[in-house]
Amino acid sequence: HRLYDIFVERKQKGQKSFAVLIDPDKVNRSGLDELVRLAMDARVDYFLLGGSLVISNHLDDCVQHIKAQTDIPVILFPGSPSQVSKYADALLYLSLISGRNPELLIGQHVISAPVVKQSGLEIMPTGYMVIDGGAPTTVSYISNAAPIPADKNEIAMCTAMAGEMLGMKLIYMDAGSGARKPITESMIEKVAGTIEAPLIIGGGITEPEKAYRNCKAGADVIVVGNAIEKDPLLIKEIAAAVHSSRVNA
Ligand code: 1GP
Repeated sequence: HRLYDIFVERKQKGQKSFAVLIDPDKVNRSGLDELVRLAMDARVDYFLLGGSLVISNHLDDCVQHIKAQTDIPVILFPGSPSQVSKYADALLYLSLISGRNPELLIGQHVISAPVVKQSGLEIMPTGYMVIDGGAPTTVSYISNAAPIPADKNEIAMCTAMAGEMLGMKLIYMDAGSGARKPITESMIEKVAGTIEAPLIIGGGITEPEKAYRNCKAGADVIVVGNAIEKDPLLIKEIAAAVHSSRVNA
């Protein structure tokens, strides 16, 4: 029943998942209602909630509003230690293993540990890897850490391997929100081939075909934010592409 078990089970079955990323700052109530409705129709697997900058203060409201309408699990994707809501189902406990900024590797975790623990949320230790998306993204700027160059598949592979051996249960490779260039399939393939942990891929994915190819290359979960903010109807197409890419394990 734990969400992580579902991640693992789906991976074992070769079943691919689609997560819609919602930035609480960018949606109002009616927009949120529409997203939830579209996501339910499209059988979206998860909502990810968060962003590098959460300016407003309504994370709790946003989570509760979603939870009141749907069983789709809500997973926090915090850009900072303050983005914790006990109303969510789980939290990606991110350590920025692609960077060399100690604050994002362990510092902020120490500061927020009591709050995170008290939240009672299911904690998912996640090796977070930012890959160069072709132009500076918010995450690359805010993290004050160099992203992995887009063509350095070996660096990505070794980083993911190290993260997994350190005990991280998920690997999330992110080209950054609104990335000009999403992560290449060859990098996904290389990383997926060397780890057992479920692999989450996001950043700059705007087309169902790219989501499909990423899944075929080894992604287990596809995350899309920006493109859906621009065109919510994409939810259906991307969900269909991701779900049709099931690999027979
Ligand atoms: C960003 O991976 C997510 O952290 C999603 O990126 O907004 O570009 O879809 P997009």
